Amino acid sequence: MKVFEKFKNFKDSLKKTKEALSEKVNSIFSFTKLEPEDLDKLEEALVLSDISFQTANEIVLGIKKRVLKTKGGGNGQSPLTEGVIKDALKDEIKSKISKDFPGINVNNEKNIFLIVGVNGVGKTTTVGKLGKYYAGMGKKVIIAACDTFRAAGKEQLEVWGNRTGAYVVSGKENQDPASVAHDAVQKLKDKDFNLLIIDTAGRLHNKKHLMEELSKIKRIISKTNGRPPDETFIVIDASLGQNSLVQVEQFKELIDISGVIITKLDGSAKGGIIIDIIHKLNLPVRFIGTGESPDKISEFSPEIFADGLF
Ligand SMILES: Nc1nc2c(ncn2[C@@H]2O[C@H](COP(=O)(O)OP(=O)(O)OP(=O)(O)O)[C@@H](O)[C@H]2O)c(=O)[nH]1
Ligand SMILES: [Mg+2]
Repeated sequence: MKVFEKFKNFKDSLKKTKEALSEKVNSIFSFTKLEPEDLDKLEEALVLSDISFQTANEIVLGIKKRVLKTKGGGNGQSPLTEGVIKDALKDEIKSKISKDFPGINVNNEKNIFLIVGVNGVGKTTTVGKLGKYYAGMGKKVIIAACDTFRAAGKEQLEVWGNRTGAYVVSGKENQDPASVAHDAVQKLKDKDFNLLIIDTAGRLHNKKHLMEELSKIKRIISKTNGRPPDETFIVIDASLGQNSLVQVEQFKELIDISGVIITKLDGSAKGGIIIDIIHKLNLPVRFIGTGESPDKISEFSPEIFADGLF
């Protein structure tokens, strides 16, 4: 797959966050000098795009250092232009989110992704999109409807199967989702498939029986396949901002999460949350949902993200 297709629609999906940030940043600076109150306002603008206070403060301190260096460096007279400030912001943000994570674990002959998260964040849509994305890379994909909680969960995934050509494994309403996971893993092993993506029902971390159900699904996958899922992705909704950070922390306490997928970035000005996920929770952001249709998904790139913000 060509590099530009890997990051399709990513930059456009940052439009709302960018507008909100740029507008505020532009209105703060006179761009000839950097007053302490300008830095306070900058911190506020970052917090309003849903970066946490702590991270926003670190970014602002970093900018202060860089800008002082710029003023003192070279001929010592470099003017403080809008470009200097924005470049400093981009560099500071990049340094927070560029970590040495390994690549997505999808290069074995057969791989399994488990998709989890709270209600309505976009899990099923993401499963469908990922199916299409990896089918486009030549993989034979199964998607499994382990949301047996509602009849609609299965039907919705079957629609995605028809749309994307992925093979769908589903169970009956209220069937034990772990048994659906078992059947799907067996299908992956026995037939000519490369990637199994498992959808699960939305759940809140404080619903003990639902979290136990998730642990059971993981156990059954491990037992049937001889190893745990290669990736367990939590899906979060960008428009929920800092609340999503709490969701990730809570799920992380109960099951291993290997990466984060952020949906609805197209409709949200709260893209700043991405910085905290990576910087504070030390988890890779793997994909971005950039709209509702099947191809509106992009891999995540720290460079495109930071460059696209201003
Ligand atoms: N704009 C936009 N909408 C999205 C995106 N991803 C999902 N949606 C919408 O979000 C809504 C919920 O999506 P679902 O995929 O059903 O969410 P879910 O997490 O599976 O929901 P439950 O199974 O009920 O927990 C749908 O209307 C989707 O079209 C995205 O990246 N951008
Ligand atoms: Mg769903």
